[in-house]
Amino acid sequence: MKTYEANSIEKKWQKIWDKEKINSSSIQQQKKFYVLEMFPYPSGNIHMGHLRNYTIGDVIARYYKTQNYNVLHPMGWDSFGMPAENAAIENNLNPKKWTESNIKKMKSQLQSIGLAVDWERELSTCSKEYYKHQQKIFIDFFNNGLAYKKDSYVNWDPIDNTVLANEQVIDGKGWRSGEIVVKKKLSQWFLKTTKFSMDLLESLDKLENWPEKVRVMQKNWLGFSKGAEIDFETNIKELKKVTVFTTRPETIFGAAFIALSVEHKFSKYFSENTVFQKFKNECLKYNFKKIEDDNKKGFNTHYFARHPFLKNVRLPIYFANYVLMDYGNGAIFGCPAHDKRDFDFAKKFGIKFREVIQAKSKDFDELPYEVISKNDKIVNSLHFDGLSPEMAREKIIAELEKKSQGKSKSSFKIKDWGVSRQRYWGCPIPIIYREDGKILPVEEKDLPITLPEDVDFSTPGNPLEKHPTWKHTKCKKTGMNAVRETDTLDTFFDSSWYFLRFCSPKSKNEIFKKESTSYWMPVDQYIGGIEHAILHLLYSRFFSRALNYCGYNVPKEPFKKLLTQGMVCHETFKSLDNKWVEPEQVIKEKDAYFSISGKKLIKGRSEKMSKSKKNVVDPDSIIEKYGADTARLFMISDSPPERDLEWSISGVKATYKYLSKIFEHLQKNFVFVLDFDTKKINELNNNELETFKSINKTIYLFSEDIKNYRFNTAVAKLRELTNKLFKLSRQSSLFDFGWSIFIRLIYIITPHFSQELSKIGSYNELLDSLHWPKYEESLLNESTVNIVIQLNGKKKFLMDAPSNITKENLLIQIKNNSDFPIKVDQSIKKIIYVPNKILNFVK
Ligand code: ANZ
Repeated sequence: MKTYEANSIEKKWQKIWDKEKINSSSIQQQKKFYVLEMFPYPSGNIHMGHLRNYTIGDVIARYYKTQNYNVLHPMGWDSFGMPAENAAIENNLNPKKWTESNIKKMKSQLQSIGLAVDWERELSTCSKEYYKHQQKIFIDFFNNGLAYKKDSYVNWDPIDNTVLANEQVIDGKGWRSGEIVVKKKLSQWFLKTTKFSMDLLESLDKLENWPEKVRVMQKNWLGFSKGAEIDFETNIKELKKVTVFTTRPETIFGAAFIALSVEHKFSKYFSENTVFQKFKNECLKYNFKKIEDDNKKGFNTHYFARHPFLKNVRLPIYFANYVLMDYGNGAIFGCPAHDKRDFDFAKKFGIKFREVIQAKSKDFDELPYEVISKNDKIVNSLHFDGLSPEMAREKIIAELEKKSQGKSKSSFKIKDWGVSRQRYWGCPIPIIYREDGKILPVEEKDLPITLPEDVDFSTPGNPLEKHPTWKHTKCKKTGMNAVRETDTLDTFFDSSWYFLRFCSPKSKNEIFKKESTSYWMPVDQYIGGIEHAILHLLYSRFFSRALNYCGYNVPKEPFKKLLTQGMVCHETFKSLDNKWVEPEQVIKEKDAYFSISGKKLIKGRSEKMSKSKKNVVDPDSIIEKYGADTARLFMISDSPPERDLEWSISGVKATYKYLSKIFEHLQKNFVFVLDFDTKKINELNNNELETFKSINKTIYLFSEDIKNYRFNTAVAKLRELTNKLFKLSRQSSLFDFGWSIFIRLIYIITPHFSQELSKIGSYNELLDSLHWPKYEESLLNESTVNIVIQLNGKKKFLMDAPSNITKENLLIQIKNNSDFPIKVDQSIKKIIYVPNKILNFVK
């Protein structure tokens, strides 16, 4: 018997597919399907997360191909970024060489999974063929006012020594380094994301095929608030009024103080005040963490503002650490009775306040009362007393407008995207600074501005800045001296348009070929991690709008359907001295766990595979031992794609055993056939007829599940079918057809395995060119019933049978069912049958 040597079989087919270029697609007048998985950073090795993501995409791509779609399934490399630079600094390696050798290695690993990827379209963001076009995009943005430079306080990551965008600061820490981010003033390039805030928000509703969770996250990030701007007169000579932004104008009579951001323009009158300067520096250093926590800090200016309705009420003006400059106007009125932050602040500074909203329910008599309901009542607010908060809000805004002291205003939390990075390994920003102070884009014909390769990483700082010659240039028009921008672009810029470039990756002069982008875009199915819900996905949506604004013909929404796949998790173990231990090094004895050297271990939770927790499994070793198809099938069948997947070696082994059993079963006399002669249906016995119907039904159910991405239940249906097929004798006229259908269905998950078996069955074509098997609609409707099998009235088994099956036929089925748990012999005294429901054996 020939054993299933998965790995060598797979290598053989990969070579053939590669030669035949079966996976490439070109524009045809045909239905199209563009499936894309987020492209990887070439760190050097693929991990299980990649394997899962790319397998999901591959199953979808192969499925659509068999449905006669023209499928685009490309792959590329997000290849600029910090790790290459760190490798250069730490190990004295060349970032380009390091990246290129990683790409080579990872490409061969991806190929070993058998992905139906069109490698002809491969792109790499660090290649000048790619970033030449990116520089052109930057210039287009610059010329259209979508890229601009300004001095600003930026998020500075002290470990990575670079600026981060707001989106890249998570809980006050750098998204990559995990270090607390500090504020620093620098001159930076920004993209005008805010120009499209409203459109980005409103269009979220139309993204029906995106997970709700992602849409909510984007919505919160955009942070739209409706409210008002209110002017407060002050007794400050230099600053006649302070304009605040509020989302709660109905609480104006509860105003107890005014609080300004330390960056508010009024702060410049305190530039000589050392106490204030110390306070300001402190606030700027840790601005992020503070807004929600209790540690409210303030500086009393001893100036006052006048309440717009109560002329005798003077509100003290403070600077406060929880007021941000880049939201609203950097100034607020504090309303301690109805806002927790203001409440904490007032308590700390002994500021008196009063309640202006009375909660309807007595349960809410504790202050601050923040969550208002429409049945609440306004109090302590002159002629607005007794109104609902909603009504009061409208009337208060109207009166302020009349007095020219305020107006309705909405505000977004999202900020323009800072894209300057003080790093070497990124796309150079194509800008020069002329000696007369002019900032100019590089001329298009001089693109690309390439990175110099002779750079020195031995001292800290940006190597482009330190390079002896690179930055010095001349203005072509005037001959004046100029210096180049030495900042490079945030790598999220690179990944914000790569999906467009895949449509015409080889186009030399045009960024995108119009007919290609309009044929392929938008991406029909995008697949990636939820961690990109805000950063990458929002930037890409912005880019599509910005490119459109610059005259490129690209759709405003780049991704029609989004699937956020879950993570690959694995069990974790720790020693008693709190060190992680690899699961492979663990021995289980009864219910206790021990290391190889006999030390007691504690079993932890199952967690996302990560090096730090030592619970990583290397895909290469699995592919080598059990084959890519085993890994693919296990990944696909374990859990729904959007859920976390629990890696289990016993699951992998069971999958391998399943494939091996089929492989061995079909070694002798199997013939791969495409059809079943319907005339032969009449010759089938009862059992065979049921199997024939099951084959037909499986084609239908499996396709439905795949179409709806219920991959795990799809596989369960295939397993049910194989149970039935195994019971067919070699002599059955259904044998070849049944197994051939199975091979064709599972092909999209286990392509090498299916290809090999069809070859063993003397079929010499590539399965890639076969269309999906068809099912017979009329046979589907014949319903089946679940019959409960009992022994002495106790449930023992559930059996699938055609409805209205007779007792005799049911007993024949039972006889042929090797899994049947009850021994049907002389000990059975009586058999009671309730049609379609119960069969009870009585002993
Ligand atoms: C008065 C008030 C009364 C407020 C009240 C809230 C509750 P959201 O809803 O998140 O948009 N605010 C305005 N600008 C700010 C800034 N630059 N830094 C910190 N806080 C700022 O938040 C809007 C509310 O946050 C605004 O409404 C303002 O406080 C505060 F019972 O005004 B409110």
